[in-house]
Amino acid sequence: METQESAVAEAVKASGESTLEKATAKAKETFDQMLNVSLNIAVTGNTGSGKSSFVNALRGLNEDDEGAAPTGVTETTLLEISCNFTGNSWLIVACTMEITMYEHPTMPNVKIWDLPGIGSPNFKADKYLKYVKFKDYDFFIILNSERFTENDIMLAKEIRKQKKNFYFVRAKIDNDIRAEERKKGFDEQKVLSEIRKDCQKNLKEMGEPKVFLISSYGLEKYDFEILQNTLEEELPAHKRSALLQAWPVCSAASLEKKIKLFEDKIWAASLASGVIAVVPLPGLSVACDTGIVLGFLSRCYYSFGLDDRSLSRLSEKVNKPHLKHMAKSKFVAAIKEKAVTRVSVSASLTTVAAVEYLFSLLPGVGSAVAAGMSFITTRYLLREGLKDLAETARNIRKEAGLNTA
Ligand SMILES: Nc1nc2c(ncn2[C@@H]2O[C@H](COP(=O)(O)OP(=O)(O)OP(=O)(O)O)[C@@H](O)[C@H]2O)c(=O)[nH]1
Ligand SMILES: [Mg+2]
Repeated sequence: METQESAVAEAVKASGESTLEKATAKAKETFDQMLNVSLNIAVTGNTGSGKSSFVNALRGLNEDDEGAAPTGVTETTLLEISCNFTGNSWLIVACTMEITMYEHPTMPNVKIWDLPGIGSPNFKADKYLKYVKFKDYDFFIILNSERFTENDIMLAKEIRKQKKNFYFVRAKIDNDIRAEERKKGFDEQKVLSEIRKDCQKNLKEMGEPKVFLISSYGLEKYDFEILQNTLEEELPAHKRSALLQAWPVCSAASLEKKIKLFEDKIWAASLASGVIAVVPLPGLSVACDTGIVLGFLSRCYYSFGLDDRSLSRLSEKVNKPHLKHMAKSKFVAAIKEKAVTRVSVSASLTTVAAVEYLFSLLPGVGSAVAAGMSFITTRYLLREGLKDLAETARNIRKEAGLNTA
């Protein structure tokens, strides 16, 4: 039978460190980073290209949800009026700009910035980037619902000059498909390939970069998943974890990646929760940082899309109302009740009670306070909790008729 010592030794090995002390420090750092590392995504493009709708889709919100970015006709504020003397007349350039920051609804460390496009070609790309504080963003999404313009190219060149990454996204593909569907001999792949070629031709001077075709109303279709994979490949490892947690579940593979991400972090959460005392300490609040246990499982819950809002959105989309009530496993029910929306690492009295409750769900463990917490039981709780949430998420996708792994 596995002993406390051998379980701890396994976690130390997973940390890649040589001592328990170093492994615990690394675990705390890894866990803190997993929950709190910042990720700033800038979305820019012409007026009406679909930026706000894309921002909402990334945040898993419908346009009429509370806190969603307003879409359709919106007002903008006046940034500056500059006057240039051009030959024999004054040219007045008015630039309207509103930068809006939207936090991810359950991950405040992930922020999506809705930026207006350059607008007038007289507003230079370098000035634009300075104004929007380009250094604050991890990467830029340059969105267009038609052909990419000179402004888009100018901006991309300047972003490249500033050594930041950008991605060209051609939005509202569902509109194009719908328009073509009516024609005789319609072939979806052919239409997509033509749009892609047309965009790339348009961007020839950028070296024909990848163009991602998406619909904000159907993230599981077209290139949204390819965009996710590309971003993951190009982001540094710690930022990748934030992206993966926040990115909406758009396929069976994307759900499996999320599950794996959390599985790979169990060693860190178990060590960081501070329950490595060989002789279990009496009293949960002393022996365990309950915020870590609850924080970990809450993150899984939201990241897998098991919260009410995500399920309601999914059930509306596939027109299966019963999906809303499918997240009923014992862990989902417990976390739904106890989860903190804005996951923080700090422990509180209420989370002590919550974790105590979660422990009572484990067969053979019973009350954590009565049994005394140990590294093994904490790791067991995290593993069982994750397994339960993952299985529920898989079943819901299956029931929704979406592809399975
Ligand atoms: N069919 C379809 N319509 C979309 C999509 N994305 C946006 N729209 C529609 O396009 C219109 C403009 O979308 P917004 O998201 O407001 O565009 P925006 O770029 O934020 O516009 P401004 O803030 O005015 O610059 C709205 O009526 C949206 O409903 C999409 O993927 N598919
Ligand atoms: Mg907008």
